[in-house]
Amino acid sequence: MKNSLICWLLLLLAGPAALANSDLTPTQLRVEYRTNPFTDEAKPRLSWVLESGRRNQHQSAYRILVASKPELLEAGQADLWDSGKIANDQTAQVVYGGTALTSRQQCFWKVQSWDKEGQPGPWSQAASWEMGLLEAADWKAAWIGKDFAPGTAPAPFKGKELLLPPAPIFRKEVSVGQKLVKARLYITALGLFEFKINGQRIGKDYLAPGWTDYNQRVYYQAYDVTEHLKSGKQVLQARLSYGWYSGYIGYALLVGNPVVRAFYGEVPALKAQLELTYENGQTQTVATGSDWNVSSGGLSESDILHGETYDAREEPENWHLPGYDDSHWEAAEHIATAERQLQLYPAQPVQVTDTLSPVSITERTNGTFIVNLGQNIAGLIRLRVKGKAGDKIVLRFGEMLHPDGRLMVENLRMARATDTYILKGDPEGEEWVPGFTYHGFQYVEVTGFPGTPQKENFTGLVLGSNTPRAGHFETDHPLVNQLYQNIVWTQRANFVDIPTDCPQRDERMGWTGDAQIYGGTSALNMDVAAFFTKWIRDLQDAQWESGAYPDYAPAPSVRASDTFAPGWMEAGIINPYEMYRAYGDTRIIERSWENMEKFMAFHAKRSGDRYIYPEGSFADLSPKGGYGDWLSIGKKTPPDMLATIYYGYTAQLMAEMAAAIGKSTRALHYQELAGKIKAAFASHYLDETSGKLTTNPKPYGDGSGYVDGHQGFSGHTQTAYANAIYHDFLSKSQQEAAGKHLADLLAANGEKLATGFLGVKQLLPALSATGRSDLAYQLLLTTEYPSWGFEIENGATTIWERWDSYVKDDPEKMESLNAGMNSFSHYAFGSVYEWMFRNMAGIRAELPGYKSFTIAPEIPKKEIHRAQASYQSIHGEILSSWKRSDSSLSLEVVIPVNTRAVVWIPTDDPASVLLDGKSLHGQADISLGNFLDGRQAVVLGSGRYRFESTLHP
Ligand code: RAM
Repeated sequence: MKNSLICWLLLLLAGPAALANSDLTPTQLRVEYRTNPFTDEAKPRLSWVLESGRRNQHQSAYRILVASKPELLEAGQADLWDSGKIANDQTAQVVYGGTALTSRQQCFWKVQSWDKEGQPGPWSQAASWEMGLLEAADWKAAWIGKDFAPGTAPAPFKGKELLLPPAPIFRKEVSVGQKLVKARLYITALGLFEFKINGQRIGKDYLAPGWTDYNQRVYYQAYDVTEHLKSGKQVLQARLSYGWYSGYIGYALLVGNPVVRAFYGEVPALKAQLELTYENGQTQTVATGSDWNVSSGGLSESDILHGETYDAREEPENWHLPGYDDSHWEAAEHIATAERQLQLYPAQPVQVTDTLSPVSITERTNGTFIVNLGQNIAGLIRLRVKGKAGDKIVLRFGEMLHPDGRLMVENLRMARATDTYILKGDPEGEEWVPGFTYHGFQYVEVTGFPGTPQKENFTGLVLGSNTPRAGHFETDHPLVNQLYQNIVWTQRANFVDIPTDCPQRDERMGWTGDAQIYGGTSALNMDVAAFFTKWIRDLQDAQWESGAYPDYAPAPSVRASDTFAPGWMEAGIINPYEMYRAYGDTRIIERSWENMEKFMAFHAKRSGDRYIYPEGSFADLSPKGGYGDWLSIGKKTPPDMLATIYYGYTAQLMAEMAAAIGKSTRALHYQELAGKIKAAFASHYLDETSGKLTTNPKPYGDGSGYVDGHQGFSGHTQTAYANAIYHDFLSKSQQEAAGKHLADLLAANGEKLATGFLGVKQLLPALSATGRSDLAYQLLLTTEYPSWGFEIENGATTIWERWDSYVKDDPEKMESLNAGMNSFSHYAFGSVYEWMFRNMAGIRAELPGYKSFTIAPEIPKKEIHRAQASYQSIHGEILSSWKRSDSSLSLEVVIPVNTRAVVWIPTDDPASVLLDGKSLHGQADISLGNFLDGRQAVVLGSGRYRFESTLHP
């Protein structure tokens, strides 16, 4: 009785808003793109996804409550923020507007939405976030480490062997009192860390705290460790490794850079702070300092590129137990290091996202075994083994086998990619997972295994940034399905803290060209919002004084000539733009704005304000012209023509982004600039009469110094037309002519593509845009070289760097390729998924964040009868699913609440189109659009809709 009275009173107090008259329900509450995260954003952005069983639903208002305690939130007492009823339809990027948040503040929140009729729905479930350490003064912890070879910078080689120094372990006992209610660990490293409490690993993260320009900033992780602590003596344990901070990086060894390791510092260091709060409000802080003890502890070699050697006999026994005598350990050293910004890691960390069991184990004649995971991945092997103390197991990793069954390691170049485990001889068996390395591999060569290895001795751990899956794609065509799987696997293998070019060889760097080409595609597969928030920062930190963005970021000086290159440096504009388009993120524009303006000023200066880069404009770079249409086939597209297109394209994007953040004068400026560049492009590179793209090859001489310059240069290439069409450089009639030239070029090339990194993404969309969807399908489905199908026919489970990375029957060619540059996991050519999603499934955002979009599938005449793409947008799930028979088509679409879509239903006869089995006319949920080019348009609000239409082949 009393309870119900209170409930009734509460309802009354909260007002009519609390009564749910609508089923409109906010779900998937997120803060800064993550669920219940730690954040150090002073004003974090909140988002939710609306659900409703009714069609055509949207939000007319919302109200957010944020409280400092769950009980307060439940009672409707928003002591931090009550947004009040806000009359708009925003459900994402809602900026927290309450009381200023301080370090460690816990925030519990919920949201309620009103539907289009102004009726309130139920409150969401509660969600939370917690602030990190916002002030430098919050940090009490010192940087501690151990210099095992003081005063000497270790030479990279010990004889023929690469030298990898041992990694230290740290230990500290603490007394925890009674009635602990909250415990947080804030931890980072210059290098990489792993932390345990009483032998239990904290968090699931690998390669933390990630790669940044450590001279400017280093991220820390925050963990809730309340459950890991009991009262009494507790043992804190840490292990450090060299990582990107002081380990080997990139291809420095390969290119003979004088510096090959320790780019940021020689000695790795740990900074950790455990903060305990007791029931009575008392707090206790345990911080790293010289009262921590240090030793070497089994990990005698440790490096990201080269692998690890672990001697289990050397691991101190029972060091995880209180009372272990560590008096023979040394005191940890304070590591003197310059100040840098400490910030909370802003993205999903690298974690094990999947496990794989071997599909086979084959014995080789030399006593080694080959374990095959059946899938090329980035990750590690978890080893389970029983044997004698001193037994030594060596694991070498490779992506492919030679035709004679040998592990192919030539393409790893200088990366040793070898893990060695020496058993301690535990009769119960032992298990080992390396902590601070990863490999790109499908095959593992095992040497020294005691007895005959079985499948259960090995588990493949798939490592990567744990970006949530956002998309799925499936057809009735096995090749297309395999291609899609290969694209996703390649993304998973290369989104490892930064977008790397490859996961296997001595490179693994955040190459900007690759990232700008693939950035948009990546967002269709995974939620990469937080991932790119981090990397775009890295990119800005790496921007050159001149304003140019670098070839890769983070950007240690791996090679003096790695400066900037057209088509690579534009990542600084394109990647923020892709974030804006995919998630409606305007903060990333605001935070990139100054850097982006500086870059555009660099372009203006570099082009001498002539709006054009004539041939030879980048002859001062190495390689000359930059990388151009990297790995294309046949005649080269002039890099300067591509540079001009990229200049104009980025000016266009700047105009759009300026408008998005209310900078209308700059928007106008960039709009005009884009127009001038396009005009200058046409007058320099376009032959008005024939509509052909042309170039003057003279300035390129014999091509030496240019990438594949010996092939000669031509403006009349697939890449040139694909770019001009895709980037909207041509008038309507010029575009038509360009489309014809593109189709002719394909015909002259036996209907085969010839594009490299800067042409591949644009090729199929350009064909579709000029009415040749049939040719786009043909390119997608062919299995002849060069094509995606050719890779699959030759056994690919990931996307290759080169169109011919592996040719089954051409071992000689393989020898020559592998020794130089060859990767079986390179995502650039996977950017074809953009066409599969936007054209085959037909889903295309109109407004940023898919607030409104179109669904206009291009149905092929034959070969594919069914295709389905789904995408978890920031507003909820979008689906396009079509199925055709000889004379009909069915199309099912899902439109998220609070969004609108124009759906174009392919049909021969608009009168034949049915929705839910009934004629379109007079249906309440839709408004009818035009019938155009064999497609009937309907405008839809949210909901699931199933259309049928007649369609003859
Ligand atoms: C290669 C990288 C990358 C590419 C550059 C130009 O070594 O793998 O993919 O962008 O060179």
